[in-house]
Amino acid sequence: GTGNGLGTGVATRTRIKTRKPALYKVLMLNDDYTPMEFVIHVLERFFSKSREEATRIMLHVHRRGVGVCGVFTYEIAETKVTQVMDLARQSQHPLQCTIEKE
Ligand code: TYC
Repeated sequence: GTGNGLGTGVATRTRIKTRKPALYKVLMLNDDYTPMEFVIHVLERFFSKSREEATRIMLHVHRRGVGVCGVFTYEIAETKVTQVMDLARQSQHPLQCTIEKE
């Protein structure tokens, strides 16, 4: 607690309240032009996926239109999106990536 009931003691706090950070999904969107191999490469390089898992996620996005690459705190999620979009732009692929709060 923060008092001794008489209001004369030194304020103490033995249990500081904490809060778990909000989490954000990084979503990959399908398009008609980005090569499947490029999407697999992105998932391996920026999301540390195995070739098998990267292929599974890429095919899910290809078939369903959208898929989850990973779940992160805001700053990390934003950094992943920037990295993916920068490489896609450099490579002249229209690949789109976005963030959604969990
Ligand atoms: N649809 C693309 C193709 O047929 C492949 C693709 C998959 C593109 C996932 C984007 O996020 C994506 N070449």
